[in-house]
Amino acid sequence: MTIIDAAPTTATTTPGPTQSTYQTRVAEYWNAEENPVNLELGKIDDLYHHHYGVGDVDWSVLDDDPEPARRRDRVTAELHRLEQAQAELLARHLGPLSPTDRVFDAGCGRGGGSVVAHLRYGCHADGVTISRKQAEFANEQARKRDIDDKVRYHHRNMLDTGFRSGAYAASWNNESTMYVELELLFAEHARLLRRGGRYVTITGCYNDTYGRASREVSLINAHYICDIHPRSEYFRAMARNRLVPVRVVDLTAATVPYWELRKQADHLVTGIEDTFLSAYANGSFQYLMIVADRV
Ligand code: SAH
Ligand code: GPP
Ligand code: MG
Repeated sequence: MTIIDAAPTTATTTPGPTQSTYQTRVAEYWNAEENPVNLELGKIDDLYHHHYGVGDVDWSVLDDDPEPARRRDRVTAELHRLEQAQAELLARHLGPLSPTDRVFDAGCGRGGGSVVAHLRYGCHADGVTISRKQAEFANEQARKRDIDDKVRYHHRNMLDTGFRSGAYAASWNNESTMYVELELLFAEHARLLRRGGRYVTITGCYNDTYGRASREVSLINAHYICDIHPRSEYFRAMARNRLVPVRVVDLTAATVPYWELRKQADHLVTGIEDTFLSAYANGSFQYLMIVADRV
């Protein structure tokens, strides 16, 4: 395919002939997705996330309230606070970065993560999603914030972005690695990152010590149309692609309270909450952050 500049003026193009039938199904899922657990949280401050939360819950949000709507709003805001904390945890590990630096957000969803990185560092950001709807939504958000000169979203395949080699100081996958083959993914990050650049992922992986994928992991795969990788596969594929881990954090204990609260949010549940809690409790699944240097 044609290699285009790292900062294309048109934010949206098609992913090209490299898109598989599977990727078309994934795109259809995200084009149709309108879960209140994502839209109601995002509306609060126009930071739209498609990832889970970390940190301690303020359980007082569940206290009785004479006005049920007010209690619902408190729960919504608390879940959003925890998802925002997750985005900021990831963004902290991308730096230090300067306003002239460029970052790559692989599998960017409705765009919240790139906005968080831009607000923190003033850097340029290119987000890529296989969903045309998401790219359009995210670009509209950037326009409304008046940051569309620096933050751009592209309807592309993250395995084959067409962006310029070595143009990026940092890149990440926030809960988007389970949609792709890790060898191909890390080869693309290694190509895009400059030497000494930083790569971060927060992801759900299955635990090799459990054995193979558990029933719960398989249910999560079916729910989102994804394919959760074993923990070991991350390190194997990174080592083969010039990505050297500098920090690995098991975030499982930090994310369980988010799921406990979400399970009690009757106005937001999607039905997958108990499956996540069981997967974490039986040790078959882990929520992990890996920080790596591109050497
Ligand atoms: N990182 C975002 C969104 C995570 S949801 C956040 O933290 O909010 C998973 C995302 O991966 C979706 O936006 C989906 O469109 C994207 N995705 C899945 N496969 C992809 C591919 N091959 N190329 C680009 N994006 C992909
Ligand atoms: C988060 O998106 C979920 C994924 C990107 C897929 C699976 C992730 C794992 C860690 C296994 P979301 O915010 O759209 O999900 P939900 O609608 O359930 O909040
Ligand atoms: Mg969500």
